[in-house]
Amino acid sequence: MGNKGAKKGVPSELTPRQIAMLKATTKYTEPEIRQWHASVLQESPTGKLNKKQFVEAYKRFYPGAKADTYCQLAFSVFDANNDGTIDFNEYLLAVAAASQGDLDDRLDVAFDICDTSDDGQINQKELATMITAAYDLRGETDRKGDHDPKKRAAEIISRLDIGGDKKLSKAEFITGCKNDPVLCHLLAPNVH
Ligand SMILES: [Ca+2]
Ligand SMILES: [Ca+2]
Ligand SMILES: [Ca+2]
Repeated sequence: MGNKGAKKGVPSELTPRQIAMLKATTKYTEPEIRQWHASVLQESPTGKLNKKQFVEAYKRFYPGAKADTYCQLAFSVFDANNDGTIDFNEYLLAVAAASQGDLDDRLDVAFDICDTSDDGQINQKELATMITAAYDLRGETDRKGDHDPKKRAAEIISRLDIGGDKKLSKAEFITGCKNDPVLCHLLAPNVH
């Protein structure tokens, strides 16, 4: 009893060891890591973000974006140890994977964000939610006709689903996105 390390407040200072680890696993320089850290501390003095704080921190970097839906989806992927908060290491590693990795890595993250049920498959409902999130991020308000997220999800799945189970596996998703730059940009909003 009373010995739960996880309950202790996390020191808000970056340790030299943490900086060395983050430099080794991302392409960020030490000043960049400190800058990201400062931005997280603005939201939370403990350096840990709950879902609401995560959305606010994200918006700070992408002002003007309607990021709520995307952040809701991304939160569970970024919270790698599933404790309901995103600590700075989880945050920076996820940001790095989404923005610095090669195309396969970034599409891998996009797939995980999209696969909210975590069963390794994207179904039409999951894809429609992701498309809605992508529209929000891009400020696209037209949701009618061909832009209807449900219709669009159905169309994309029928095109990319090679196996014929009406769902997209990670391989089908990554191959499909790579062959279609427009789709790639839509479904992996961090991929430029
Ligand atoms: Ca966590
Ligand atoms: Ca799924
Ligand atoms: Ca399939």
